[in-house]
Amino acid sequence: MARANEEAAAALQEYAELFALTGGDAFRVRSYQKAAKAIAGFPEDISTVDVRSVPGVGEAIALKMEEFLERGSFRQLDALREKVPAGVRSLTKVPSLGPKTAIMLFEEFGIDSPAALAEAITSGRLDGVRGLGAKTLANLLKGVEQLEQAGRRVHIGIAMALAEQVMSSLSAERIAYAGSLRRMKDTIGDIDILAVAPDEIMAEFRAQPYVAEVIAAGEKKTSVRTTTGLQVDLRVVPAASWGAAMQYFTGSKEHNVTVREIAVKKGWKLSEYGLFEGERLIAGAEEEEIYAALGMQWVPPPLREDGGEVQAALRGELPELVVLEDLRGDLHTHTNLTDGVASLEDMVAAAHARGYEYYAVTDHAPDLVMQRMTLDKALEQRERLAELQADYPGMRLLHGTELNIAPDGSVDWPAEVLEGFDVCVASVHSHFGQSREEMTRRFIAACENPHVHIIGHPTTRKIGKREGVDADWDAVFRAAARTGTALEIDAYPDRSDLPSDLVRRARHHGVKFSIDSDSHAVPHLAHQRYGIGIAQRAWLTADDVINTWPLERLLAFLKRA
Ligand code: DGT
Ligand code: CA
Ligand code: CA
Ligand code: ZN
Repeated sequence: MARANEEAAAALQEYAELFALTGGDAFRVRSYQKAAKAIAGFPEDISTVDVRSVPGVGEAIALKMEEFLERGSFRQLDALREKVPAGVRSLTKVPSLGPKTAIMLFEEFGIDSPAALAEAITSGRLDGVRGLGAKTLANLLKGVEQLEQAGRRVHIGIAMALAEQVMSSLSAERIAYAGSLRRMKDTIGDIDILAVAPDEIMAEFRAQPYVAEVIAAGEKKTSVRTTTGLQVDLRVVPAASWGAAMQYFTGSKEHNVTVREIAVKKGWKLSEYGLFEGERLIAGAEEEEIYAALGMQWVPPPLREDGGEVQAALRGELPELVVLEDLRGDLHTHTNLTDGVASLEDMVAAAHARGYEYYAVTDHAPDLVMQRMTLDKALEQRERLAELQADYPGMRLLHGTELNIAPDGSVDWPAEVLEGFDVCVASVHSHFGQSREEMTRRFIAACENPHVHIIGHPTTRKIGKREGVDADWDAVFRAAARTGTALEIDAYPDRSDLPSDLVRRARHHGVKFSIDSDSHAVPHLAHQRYGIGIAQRAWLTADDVINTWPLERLLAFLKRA
């Protein structure tokens, strides 16, 4: 994605936040946010085209963006930045802390940062303040902790983009990422890159524009802090040790400990340089050779968490994991009819370009009031989709919707309306704070609805922003298995929801899954790779994932055959 688009979108998003903070009109706030998303998701670099060609960008926003492209800010943004103290702005980054409270805390208590807020709460200085009960204060404290946590780890989408940028910026004989990123964890602490390369690569690395600070510069290893805040470690390794180094630095530590014990039992030694018998190198250049020499199958990195994979690999019983190429379609995507930024035509064309055999459009349903959906709009979309079908003989277009699961487990439309949809995804979008019992009942009721095919982004967490809801997941999984309701693996990287540990648990109950991009723009369709990462970490095979199935089998599952 173009850097200019991202920066311009971030500025407009900041403007929307400041505008909201100063009591600006909610619909204008939304139009700014929507335009910011459209710019971020626009396939062309907006500094090279007329920004007015981005959907949702009218004249007023276009002028702001043009000024931004010229000088890195715009007049209205400067004015609001001046008006709203930085302290208030930093406070609103705390999850669940609204603008009114932020202003009050700043003006009456001089609290000007999340750290100052945490101090004020723990010292009891805010006890008894109107509107801030004990439960609210506890929540705010948790919010500050989450914010700090978020500063330390990032979601995989951010880390993957940076790792790919780093790798393409350097010249090397071999170069790859290892660590938690190669294991496809949903959050990444730092990026570990290995290279077989001449010594000059270190100087080349330090000189890159994405480097903000060099933390350590050695001959074999250089660590930098990048402009995104994320640390990158680059290690140069000998070609003969490439496989051993990849094995060592991919981890996890726990997996490595268990593998090393097997080497020790054979009287050998495994290090980042190779597998050795005394001084003799048994294997080192390729990872596969090392695992083979130890008498085990090569273990796919997402499984390397010491969760039984070593024992299974020794027995030759590793599962045949689902891979990206297995996906025949996407069952949860949006268009600009609701909060997506691309047209129905563009989304369908992009899905076709990915080689999909089927594709569902699932715009939001009316209970998500801000999206202003109506039955008429949905039916009109269904007609347009049916017309488009003629242009895509090889790809079945499915008309779906993303329903809202109400606090009592009911959904937006009555049965006779739901029957008209090919795919119903049902998701929780409100009332996140229900008790465990209420939330569990809510999900079970949604599963029991015969028209609900898939529970969307089940925990509703947003990495670094919102924790998942509390529910008795085993009870929910049992209900999903019993009713034939699939659970979604939402591949959008800040969601990554269900997380892999819950997916693995759900699988034991016999649950099926749908790996969906939850796209709101054309480039998001490619997020499916992260969903595959989650599925692999959970040991899923293609048979566990309904959107790897041939069309006929999928339609039977959806009861549309
Ligand atoms: P992260 O960065 O927190 O997301 O997680 P990782 O797994 O990337 O951890 P990191 O960056 O500290 O180290 C990368 C890999 O290198 C790790 O998974 C295993 C290996 N490794 C690093 N230090 C040690 C160590 O002291 N002992 C062992 N056995 N392995 C290590
Ligand atoms: Ca790492
Ligand atoms: Ca590291
Ligand atoms: Zn949703």
